[in-house]
Amino acid sequence: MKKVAVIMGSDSDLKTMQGAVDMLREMEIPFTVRVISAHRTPDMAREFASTAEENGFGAIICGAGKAAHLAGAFAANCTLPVIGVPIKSSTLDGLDALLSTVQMPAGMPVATVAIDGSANAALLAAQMLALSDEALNARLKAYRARQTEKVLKKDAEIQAQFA
Ligand code: RP5
Repeated sequence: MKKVAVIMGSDSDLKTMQGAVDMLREMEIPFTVRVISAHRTPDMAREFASTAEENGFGAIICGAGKAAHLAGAFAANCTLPVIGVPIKSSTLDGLDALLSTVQMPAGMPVATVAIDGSANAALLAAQMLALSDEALNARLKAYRARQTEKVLKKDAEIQAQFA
């Protein structure tokens, strides 16, 4: 099974990126977690991205805050799908990271999720890998069914409360 790389620009991003790690665990997807910075360790970013495919990765999740160029730097150095998580780590409440991550030029896509939306990044990666993995596809469908059940339960509780 292909692995997913969870990359963050700083260890201070871990509290946000933990959501991706938890979701990958829930989906039983093998993963690697690394701190690699587009600005502070640019050579390492290039090396990881350019060898990711041959190292067995199927998707890369990049979380970064402030002038968040991490996802773009990875996208520039591989053709694997790169999912960007803009992180709220600045006085601009993550809007800086959102714009830095989402506004990629034509030809170099980064699939960008919501500010701090790391769990959705993991789910997107799971959906990509599930295209060629039936067991993972079944786990995704089961996850959706559990989610639906939770909402139906809450709806019933709210209805009872206001009956
Ligand atoms: C970004 O700057 C990182 O992704 C992090 O969100 C932010 C702050 O990094 P630290 O100064 O806490 O290492 O590059």
